[in-house]
Amino acid sequence: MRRRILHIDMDAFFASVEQSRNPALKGKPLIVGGDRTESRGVVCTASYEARRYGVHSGMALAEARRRCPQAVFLRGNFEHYREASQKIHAVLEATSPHVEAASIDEAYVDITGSRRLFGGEDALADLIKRRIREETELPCTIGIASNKLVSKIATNEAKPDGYLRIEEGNEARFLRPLPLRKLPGIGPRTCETLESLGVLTVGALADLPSDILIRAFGLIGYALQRAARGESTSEVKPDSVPKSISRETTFEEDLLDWRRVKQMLIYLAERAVYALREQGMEARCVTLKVRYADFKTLTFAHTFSEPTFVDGDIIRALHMLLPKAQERRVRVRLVGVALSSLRHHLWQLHLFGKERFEKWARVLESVDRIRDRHGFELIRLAPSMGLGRRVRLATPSLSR
Ligand code: TTP
Ligand code: MG
Repeated sequence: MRRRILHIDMDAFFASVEQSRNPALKGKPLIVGGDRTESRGVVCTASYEARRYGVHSGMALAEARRRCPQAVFLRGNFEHYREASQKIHAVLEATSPHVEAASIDEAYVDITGSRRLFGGEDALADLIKRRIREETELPCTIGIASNKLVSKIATNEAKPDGYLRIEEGNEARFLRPLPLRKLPGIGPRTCETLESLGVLTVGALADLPSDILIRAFGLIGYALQRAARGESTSEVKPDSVPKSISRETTFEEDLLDWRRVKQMLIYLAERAVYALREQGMEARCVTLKVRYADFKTLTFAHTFSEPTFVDGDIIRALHMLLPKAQERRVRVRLVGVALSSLRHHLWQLHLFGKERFEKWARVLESVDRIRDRHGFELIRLAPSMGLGRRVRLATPSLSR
C-alpha cells in the first residue's frame, strides 16, 4: 500500500497566537520580532494583513516599518508559542502514532493506517483543523499527498486556512505548472542556473534531458529531477526526545593532575553540547561525573535558570562544580559530562532581546556546519587544546 502523508503548518504562527490572545489585534497588520523602538532585529513573522504590504519573515524591522508604518509591532512571547505548539502536537498525536514535528508550527503525520478510522482523508483533515481551532483558536493549513515533499508543497499552495489533497498518482501533474522556487531545496542560485537553461517551471525541470542536468549539477541533478517529478522516499520519523546526552571517558592511567582532567572535561563538554545542538535541543542541567581510582563514583549537578546550548555556559558550570570533585584526594579514573532537562531549542526565542544568544546561535551554527563537513576536531575551544590536536578517548562512551 502506498503511504499517505498529512502535512500541517500553522498560518502566520507567532502573529496568530498574538491575535488569539488579544482579539483587538485580529484582522490588523501585525509584525512580531521587535517593538517600534528597536533599531536592529528582524521580522519573525507578519500577519497576512501585513504581508500585503510586502513584509515577510527575515526582513529588517526598519524596512518593515517603512513598508507598513501602521502595523502593530510586538516583541513576542516565546512561551506562548511553545504552549500552542504543544497543544497542536497533542491533537495530532491523537490521530496517528506517526507524528514528526518538523518545526515549531509544522508537522508530518503518516496517516496510511489511521485515515480510515476517521472516515477518510478529507474528514480527518477537517477534524484536525476543527480540533486545533477548539484547543488554540489558531488557523492552519493542511496538505495531503503520497509523500512528505508533495504534502508540504500542497500546504504551501493552500495557505492560509486551507486544505489541499493530491490524489495518489497526481503528484507530478500537480507540480508541473509551479514556478521552480516552490520546490523545497531549490535556492536562488540553483534557480538562476536553471533559468539560464530556459527552465522556468517544475514541469520543465522534470522533463530536462539527463545529460544537460548532469552537466549543470552533477549527481545532485538527479535528486532535483526526482523532486520535480514529485518523487520522495523520506519517511515520517516519529519524534524521539533523548532524556540526556552524555560524553565520558576512562583515562589510560589514573590521574592526580587536575589540569589534565579539566582539559578532558572541556573536550567532553564540547562534544556533548555539539551533539545537543545537532538534536536541536537545549539543556537546563549539567552533571559532572567523576569515578575515582577506588571506583567510588560521584556526580555533581548544576541547574541553569535558563536552558542553554552554548559551550561557554556548560564549561563555566563545570568550573563551578570542579572544586567539590577535587575535595577527594584520590586519583581520577573516569570523567564525564551529562546534559539533561532537555527540550527542543527554538533559537528564534533568543531573538527576543537576548542578543548574546542570537550572536552565539549564529557563530555556533557556522562552527557546527564546518564540523559536520570536516569533522569535530577541526574547531575546538582553546582550553581543551592542551590535549593535542587529535584526541583519542580510551573508552569512549557516547550515550544519549
Ligand atoms: P513559518 O511557518 O515559516 O511562517 P508562519 O507560520 O509565520 O507563516 P505561514 O506558515 O503562514 O507562511 O514559521 C513559523 C514561525 O517561526 C513564525 O510564525 C515565526 C518563526 N520564524 C522566525 O522566527 N523567523 C523566520 O525567519 C521564520 C521563517 C519563522
Ligand atoms: Mg507556518
